[in-house]
Amino acid sequence: MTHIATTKYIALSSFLANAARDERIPAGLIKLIESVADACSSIATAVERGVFDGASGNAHSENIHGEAQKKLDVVSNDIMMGAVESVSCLRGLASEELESVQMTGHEHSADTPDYLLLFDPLDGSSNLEISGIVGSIFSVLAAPATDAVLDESHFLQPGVKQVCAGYAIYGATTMFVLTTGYGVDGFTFDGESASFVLTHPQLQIPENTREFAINMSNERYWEEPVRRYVRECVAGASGPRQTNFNMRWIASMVAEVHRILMRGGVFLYPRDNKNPQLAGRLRLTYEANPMSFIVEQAGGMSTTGEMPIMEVQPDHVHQRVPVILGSRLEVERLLRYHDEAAAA
Ligand code: AFP
Repeated sequence: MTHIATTKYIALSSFLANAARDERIPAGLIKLIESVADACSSIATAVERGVFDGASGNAHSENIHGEAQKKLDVVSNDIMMGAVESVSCLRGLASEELESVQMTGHEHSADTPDYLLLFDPLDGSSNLEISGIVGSIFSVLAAPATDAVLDESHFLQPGVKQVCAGYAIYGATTMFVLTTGYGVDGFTFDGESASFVLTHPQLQIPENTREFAINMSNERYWEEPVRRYVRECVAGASGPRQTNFNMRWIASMVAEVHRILMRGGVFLYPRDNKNPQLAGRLRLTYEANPMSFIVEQAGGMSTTGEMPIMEVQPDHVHQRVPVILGSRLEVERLLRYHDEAAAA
């Protein structure tokens, strides 16, 4: 077996130090990003070892959304919290697995900016029992520069305010994908050096695609603009698009977004009338916002169908939102179909 020397790749720690020197990220953020990346490599190990460590299967508990928690959801949440709690610039955190936001107890320092971390520690966990792809998603917001006690209201910032976002994917390889608003960079975990190294610099999503991802079993619940879009894709070369499309569905947003970053595509979890009281399935603050930041930084686009996802003002930290994101020309087409339906 031939090994390619990983020394030719820049390590995440050096990448962050360079970015801070070039003022592409505040120096204070480095420790937080490194701690999140450390947590992700530990979560990758926990996922891999789940069956041996007695961590596979259900936790026999539910999260705030009423969804059955897997043991690894709980383990991953504990790993992430344990890794970041001591980071002095972190004032508070919110997680899919925690009912309420939690404060770290760190006081505001006049010298460095403070941050809030929002995360889904293990996205796509229904894939665990089939050894399918799972991941972690995170978003960083600036905390107000105040000595006052913070609460949930400080987390309720639209996605355009994010200072950093990323995800880790636990698949054939473990990758850490990051944006601080200067494009999107992908790092692969190198087991030999036990570190993430830059393998996919400045990722760009092709503006065109012939691949879409949607849970087709929900078709009867969709609104007409989404039905029209998918109908036209499925009609292929003999339909109005005059070209054949391909469809993928992995049931893990991390895996779908990663595929789109690598080769283009469009991902939809749109508004539907399955549960009319819910705006959508995916969570705004720790799923849709960070993924939208990444997709837009890579040249793609994201929308609810009515407005840019990152302009939605959150009402609460676990809020849901309709999601359409990916290759720019397809998202623009979907927006046009929504506009035409609204004008009819
Ligand atoms: P789980 O983490 O509960 O498996 O949910 C994953 C997810 O939130 C998102 O990552 C997928 O895109 C979506 O749900 C899959 O939903 P379906 O169950 O409708 O396929």
